[in-house]
Amino acid sequence: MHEIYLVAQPNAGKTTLFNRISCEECYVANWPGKTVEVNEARIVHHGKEITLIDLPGINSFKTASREEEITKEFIFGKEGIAVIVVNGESLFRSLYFAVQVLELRDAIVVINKVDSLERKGVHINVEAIKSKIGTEVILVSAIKGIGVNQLLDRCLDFIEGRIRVKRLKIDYGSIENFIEKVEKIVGDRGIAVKTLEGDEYALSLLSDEARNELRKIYDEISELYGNQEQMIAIRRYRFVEDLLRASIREVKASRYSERLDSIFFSRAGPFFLQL
Ligand SMILES: Nc1nc2c(ncn2[C@@H]2O[C@H](COP(=O)(O)OP(=O)(O)O)[C@@H](O)[C@H]2O)c(=O)[nH]1
Ligand SMILES: [Mg+2]
Repeated sequence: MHEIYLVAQPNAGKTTLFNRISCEECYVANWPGKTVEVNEARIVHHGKEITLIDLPGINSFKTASREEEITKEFIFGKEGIAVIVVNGESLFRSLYFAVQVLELRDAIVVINKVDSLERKGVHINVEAIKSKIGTEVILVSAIKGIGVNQLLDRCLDFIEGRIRVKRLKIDYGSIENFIEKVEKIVGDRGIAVKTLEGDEYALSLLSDEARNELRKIYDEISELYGNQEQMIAIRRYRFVEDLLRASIREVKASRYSERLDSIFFSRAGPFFLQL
């Protein structure tokens, strides 16, 4: 049995997508070892049985309600297939979250609410996004059912090894050599970046000895550059900005700047630390 997990910030349209795919076969399951319930559904696509899991929405890596903790642990793990649902109505904030997931694990990306983007005259160049983030990107309207079959096809391709994804590697500039050092200690670049951001879950995965070694590296960085968490956020912020600039095009000419502003700064505001 293959498992597909939907991962997203609240309001991305994850549950709408889940319901669209799963029709009647849904049930509520208990997450192993936790008293948290998640929606699951058993589906069959091209003769393959798949369990679809609607993980609790997670606002950011910093928030950690009991429900969000499950989603976070899943992201750090390697099991199953992750489908990240990006909110097309909040592209910047949503992609900022998505790239953090892609730094940690392989996943397929869905950009949802394309019906709404189309209405606004916004065109997304899927190939440009794909080549920058190194994985499959599918445009979907969960409400209208657009792209859903294609998503399931790509999931099967993934399950059966027909597509290969590349782990996302953002260039963190002057602290790259420190990231490499931490990677040698923790064994994974994504986790190395998260530990440098002070992520408590990432730190909890390490031995006391590894944590001590890390402390020395932190001290070195902060002596040289100050706050590494902020440095990472700025670089990641720029990566997403570049990603959007390379892949978003306005089809209609009217109210151009107003709409572009809403894509780049909607909800999150222009200040990266709110992300
Ligand atoms: N325009 C549009 N709205 C959508 C789409 N999918 C979901 N929504 C809306 O987005 C909001 C959040 O959807 P929901 O599925 O509850 O999101 P979740 O929090 O990620 O589970 C709801 O108002 C949905 O109607 C879509 O494909 N297009
Ligand atoms: Mg939901």
